[in-house]
Amino acid sequence: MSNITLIDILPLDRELKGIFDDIIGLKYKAQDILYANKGLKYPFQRGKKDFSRGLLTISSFLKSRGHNVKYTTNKNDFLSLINDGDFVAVPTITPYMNLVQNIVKTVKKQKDVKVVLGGYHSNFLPKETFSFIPEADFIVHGEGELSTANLIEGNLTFPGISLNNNGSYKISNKTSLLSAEEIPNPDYSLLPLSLENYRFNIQTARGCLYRCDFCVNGFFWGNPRYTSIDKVEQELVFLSSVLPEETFIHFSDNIFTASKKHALDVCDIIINNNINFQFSGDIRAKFIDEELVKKMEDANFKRLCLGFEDANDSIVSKSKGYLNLEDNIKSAKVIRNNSNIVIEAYWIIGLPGTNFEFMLNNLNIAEQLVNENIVDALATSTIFTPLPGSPIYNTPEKFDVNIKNKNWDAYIRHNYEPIYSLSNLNQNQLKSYLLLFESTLLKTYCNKIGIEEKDVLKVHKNMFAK
Ligand code: B12
Ligand code: SF4
Repeated sequence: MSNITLIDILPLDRELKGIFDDIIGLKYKAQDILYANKGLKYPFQRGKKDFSRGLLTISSFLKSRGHNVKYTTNKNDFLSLINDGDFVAVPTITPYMNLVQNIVKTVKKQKDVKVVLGGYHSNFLPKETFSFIPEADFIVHGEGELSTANLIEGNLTFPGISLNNNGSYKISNKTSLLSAEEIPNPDYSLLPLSLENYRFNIQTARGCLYRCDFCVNGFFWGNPRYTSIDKVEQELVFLSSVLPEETFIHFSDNIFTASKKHALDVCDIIINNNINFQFSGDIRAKFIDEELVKKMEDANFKRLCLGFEDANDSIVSKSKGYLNLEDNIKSAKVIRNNSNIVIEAYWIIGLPGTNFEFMLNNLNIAEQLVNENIVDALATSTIFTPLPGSPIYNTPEKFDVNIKNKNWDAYIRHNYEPIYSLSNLNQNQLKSYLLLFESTLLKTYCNKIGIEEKDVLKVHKNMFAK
């Protein structure tokens, strides 16, 4: 039996004060009006705390093998929980790598422990991560449960474990996957506050059908494995016994409806157990039909987000987005015509292949989609960020991308400073376009919702002054 302390990395409130606060403030105001009109009570559980679902599922698995697990966060006094001889596990999310480096140094200075890193960043950049954080002893690749258990049980040759022996690295190029039936539910007992203080993202499948060049999910997880419907039921029933009615819960499956049968089954357990939450989910064009929409509305889905990414088909297909505008519009109409569910579009600004003409077309179409009520709003319109592990990060030259900044702090999603240029668009031009896109869409959205012009203009003025 081993002792392991998991240090969760909570999002930092940092650098994006100013421009970001103004825009977000207005977006929230507009969203609140839109959602209130559609009966959505507590969108996004704003102000609630986040946690890593992955650390909690690892905990369930380790406890089932008899290990002792403790949980803390970067915002707590983590040193007081850790004892010499323990294992300490820290997730690596790209934009927080500087923070992870500090945490590991602090731990190692004070305690004689073995540090295990895991998650996306260290999975894709193991050597770079060991040289960036030389104090780290191990990296667990891919899905964490099996490899972490074997690691702390001393089975260091188990697939998915990379080792750092005083600067000499043994890198694993494998991962270890649980079968769908073995995927555990999260160990909610680890969370220190009562559960209504947290924001919930539930996952009922691991993996993705696609391998988009701008994304890491498909490469990290492989093809979808669907959590057994009994486990999904156990989790939802448990949560409904401890959370207030109408709590807003997002299903963070990559494509919630990728398996129609699984999606219908999840809706059925919600309906049959009288689970009274408000749900949201991410879907993909074509993976929706009348039957699904009606069932999802019956299960109290209030919001669905469709991955549009860009309105120009040639750009999306260049990034292997497997999408086209027409299919997205058709899917949005299926939702609109069969339900009162809020429809939002995911949008990525500045994907490789874009140019001035495409950018203006993109903006016009996004505005039109909102004005014509095909979608209610854009869920996010963020600047493209080439994340480690994605083909665009691995071979940027193939995509005409020039990555300019390797300071991980800059890889935060809501960044107004692009970290790359294209041969026909420099960083300043990309930034100007992002601001133009954001401001135009915000104005369109606010006008539609009835927010006064002067409030929108004030935000615009501040945006461009900065
Ligand atoms: C829900 C979600 C959120 C939620 C909850 C965050 C959380 N930490 O769980 C919220 C909204 C808070 C969030 C915020 C952010 N997110 Co997010 N999020 C997701 C999403 C959609 C699902 C995550 C999830 O629940 N997975 C299910 C669990 C079971 O998997 P897991 O957490 O990955 O953990 C498993 C393995 O990764 C591994 N593992 C993970 N950590 C560790 C640690 C150790 C020590 C070990 C051994 C193993 C291990 O083992 C776990 C069990 O198998 C993913 C995309 C996706 N589909 O995976 C993006 C994703 C993880 N998010 C991402 C990003 C970038 C962010 C933000 C930085 C956003 C931003 N502002 O830029 C913040 C960072 C917050 C944070 N500290 O984590 C990226 C990460 C990419 C990267 N290279 O780091 C992803 C992959 C999205 C993407 N495609 O770009 N996110
Ligand atoms: S963008 Fe969506 S569909 Fe494409 S690989 Fe990522 S999660 Fe899958």
